[in-house]
Formats: sequence, structure tokens, C-alpha cells
Amino acid sequence: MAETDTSPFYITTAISYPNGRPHIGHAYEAIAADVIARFQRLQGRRVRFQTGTDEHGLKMARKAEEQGRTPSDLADEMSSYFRDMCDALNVSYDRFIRTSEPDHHRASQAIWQAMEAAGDLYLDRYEGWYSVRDEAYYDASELVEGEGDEKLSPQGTPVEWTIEESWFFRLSKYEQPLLELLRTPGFLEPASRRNEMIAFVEQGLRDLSVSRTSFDWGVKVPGSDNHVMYVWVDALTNYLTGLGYPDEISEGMNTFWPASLHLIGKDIVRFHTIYWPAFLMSAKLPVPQKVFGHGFLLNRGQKESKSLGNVTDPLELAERFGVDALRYFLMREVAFGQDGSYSPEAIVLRANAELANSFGNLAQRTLSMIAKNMDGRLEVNFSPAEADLELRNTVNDASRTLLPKAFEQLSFSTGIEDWLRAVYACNQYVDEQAPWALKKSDPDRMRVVLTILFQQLRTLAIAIQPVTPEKAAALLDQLGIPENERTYAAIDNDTWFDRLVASGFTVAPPTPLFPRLELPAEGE
Ligand code: ME8
Repeated sequence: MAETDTSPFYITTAISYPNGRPHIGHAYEAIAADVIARFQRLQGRRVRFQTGTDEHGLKMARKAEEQGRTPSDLADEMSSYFRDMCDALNVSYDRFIRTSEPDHHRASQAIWQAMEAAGDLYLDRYEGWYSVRDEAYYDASELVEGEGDEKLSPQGTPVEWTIEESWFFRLSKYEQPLLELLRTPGFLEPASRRNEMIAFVEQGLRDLSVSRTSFDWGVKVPGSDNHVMYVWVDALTNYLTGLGYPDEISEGMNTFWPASLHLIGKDIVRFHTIYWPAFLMSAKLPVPQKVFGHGFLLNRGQKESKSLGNVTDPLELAERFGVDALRYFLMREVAFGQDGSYSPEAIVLRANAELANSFGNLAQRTLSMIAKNMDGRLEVNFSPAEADLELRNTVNDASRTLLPKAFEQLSFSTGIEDWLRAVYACNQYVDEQAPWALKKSDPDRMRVVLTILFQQLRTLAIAIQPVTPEKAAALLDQLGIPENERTYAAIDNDTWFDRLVASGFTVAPPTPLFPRLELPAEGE
């Protein structure tokens, strides 16, 4: 057995623009990051997990103006919905950061000063295209034609011609180190996103405009009071703020920087794998170990938008189908890294087939038979038959080897499928052993069979905790497993069963874990 890796693990999501309420894409990213954070905790790692809201910039300022309110008022209201969403979805963040917070202004000014000290900032005039929706500068060569002669960004958003005095960052200086970084295996995943970034750097990097003078909703540039930082400079710095940067002896920085993983969507890979590492190199800080750009979630194959009227509130989905069913669906349905689609029907089909009818039913029938036919008392001191050992191997292999290996590689759907195969093996074992028939023909064997199943339920429940934390905990409670014995390493502990029995534990008649969901009515 390999020794447990207890090293620190720092994971972040993108921080969301609170210019509206959270949508399903935000929920998807928060849930995926939470699955990783919980998985790493169960592996024994010391985890720090940060998420939050990105509150500055022109996009926020304009939205607030449209609504006749201040940007800070808009941010206060909307940011609270993002935090509520995380709480409702059981997202176990350690810090929910808001970039309007004072410690974040201090950290952003500190990294600015470090870049200035490196000689990487100079004052000039910016003349070029800017997309407020993307909060991004684009070179004329990157633009595409929209309707009429309207120019659009490569993401299809409107751009406007901008001329203003601006501070510039010497991005061009970092071409070579960035190419080396982008070619480092594992730095940017999935690998399919790598070539695009390498091509972007290879065609030559222009220095980046990093301050604005035409509005003031942002972090002030030190020593240049009429400038606020370009929103991405401060936004990216959030990952340091949460660790106590710039305090020299900050425990957070010493322990958790460089980040183990920035989890983001595919549309903001350029900011995280080109601009961000360059800022860090300039400030003489280590670069993150990995950036993963996940795919987009579509509603029945379509992008959600107000004009199509198909925007879904993730909390409504969670309320209707259950938080864990939604989490399970999102992680199971889509190969992580690729785009995926969801619909109420697809959620119901998966949740019913895999959670209610397979895992839930396995727990329900095993525990009720133990409660009813064995007075809740488990069998001790038996020698397992070959079929029992085989089942135990299958379940252990899925839970201790296959699922963790897949989750380590962020292949959640594969890992869950491995786990599900072990659930199916248990159900097949129930059918083959037919404990209801053994009740009459061989009650001793019935007790062994049900006890073996009880033990497999424990392993399966421990393994799936990152995905369905609430339901897994509810099952582990019913199985009498103490909270401090639910890590992956605990699966191998061979004294747990004797201790449980010795404690006088009995199985109570179970409460169903996953109720069967109803298919939505036509047109929903
Ligand atoms: O980009 N499916 O904020 P944001 C999956 N503030 N993911 C999606 C998605 C979808 N349909 N739509 C958006 C920003 N996302 C910046 C980030 S980080 C220092 C600053 C993802 O609110 C998107 O890719 O537009 C991003 O990772 C996150 O949601 C927040 O998007």
C-alpha cells in the first residue's frame, strides 16, 4: 500500500462576474471544483479551496449604470446569490473572495508594484479594440465579421474602438518562458487546448494594456490616481489574495502557493495560461502547477441566453431533483473537458437508473433484509465463499484503484462508471445469491451474504462521497461508520468491522436514499 500523500493542495475556480445571477455553467464549475476538493481531502491532502466573485471592470460598471445603481450595490446583491448557490450545492470552499474587499486591493497593488520593480510596466497610449463582454483587448487580425460591417471578437461579442492613456505590461518579454511553460506536460489540460495557446504565443505577443482611465470602478494604480487596473490584472490576483499575499511570512502563501489547480472554462484559458503566468514571472512568483479548461454546458444543445428564454436557475434544478442527483448527473453525463448538454429528462433518466434503481435500491434492500431477517445484527466469524471474495475484490478495485485514478486525472465520468460497475456487480450478486430464498433453505448463508453486502455498501459509499456528499453521509450514518473513518485509506482498515459489531451496532430499518424522480411533463 502506497503511503498517503498529505501535501497541500490548492484549488480555485474562476471568480464569476456578478453582473447577473448565477447560471448552470457557474454551478457546473463550482461543483466540479468541489468534487476535486472533497476527493483530495479524502485522499489525505491538506486542501484549500477558493471561489468568489470578480466585481470590477467596465462590464459591471455599465450593467450598474443601466440599472441606475452603483456598481458596488449591484455587486453586493449579485455576489450574495453566488455565495448562496455555493452553499446550497454543498460547495465546500474555504474562502469566498470578493474582489472589492480591502485585502484584495492591497494584494493587487502589491503585485503591480512587483511588476513595476521588474521594469515591466510603462506608460503609453492604447489605441485598439476592446470587448466589454469579454473584458478583453483584441488585435484587429483576430476579429470576425458580424452582421452588416459590425466587427466581433473571436468569441462573437461586440468590440469597441478605444483610445486612452494606459499603463502597459511587457508581455512580449515573456514569449520564450511562456512557450516553455505551455509545452510542459500537464501544465495546460486538456491537451487539446494547448496548441491554440502555443500558436497564439508563436505569432508574437504584443505588450498588454493593463490600466484604464475612462472609468474608476477598479483597483487604483499605485502612484497613478487617475488609472484603475485592467480588470483581469486584479481578477487573476485573487488567487494570491486568498493566501495572504503580499505578507512575506504568510502561512497561506508558504503552504499553498503555487496553486495545484486553477479550474476554469475554455473561454478564459488565454488569461490563465499566458497573461497570468507572465505577471507571476515578472513578480518573481512561481506559476501554477496546472490549469484545466473545462467545456461548456449547453441546455438541450443550445447556449443559454435571455433572448432564447432558456436560462435555467441551477437552484431550481437542485430543488426539483435534489442537490446530489444534480451533482451526480453533471459529473457523470459529460466527459470532463468536453462540452456537454443537459435537460430535465436526462437528469431524471440517469438519476433513476443509476442512483434510485441501482445504488439506492441496493442499500434499501440489503439494509431492510438485515433489519427484518437478522434483527439488525451482522454476522461475525464466517469464512467467505469464493463469490463473496470475488465481489469484495471487484468493489475494492473500483473504489480504491479505478475511481481514484480516474478522479486524479479529472476523468470524473470514467471514475463514476467504474464505481457504477461495482454497484451493478453487487446487484447481480444479490440476484444470484437470492437471500430471500436462503432465508428458508440456508439462513446461515443468508446472514453471510447480507453481511458481505453491508460491507460493500460501506466501501461504495466512502468512494462516492466527493460526488454525492449528502447522500453518501446519510448512508454511512445508517451503516454506523464514524465520521473520522470515512477516508479512502480507511477502506483498507481491516479492524473496522469487528469494532463496529463489538460496539453493539444494529442496522435499523433504512430510509430510502434516492427517491425515484418523475419525468417532466410534456413541454417542460
Ligand atoms: O469569465 N458552461 O467570469 P464568468 C460551463 N470573471 N462553464 C461556463 C459557462 C457554461 N455555459 N459559462 C461560463 C469570468 N462558464 C471572469 C473570470 S477568473 C480570474 C475571472 C465558466 O462569470 C467560465 O468559463 O463569465 C468561467 O470559468 C466561469 O464560468 C465564470 O465565468
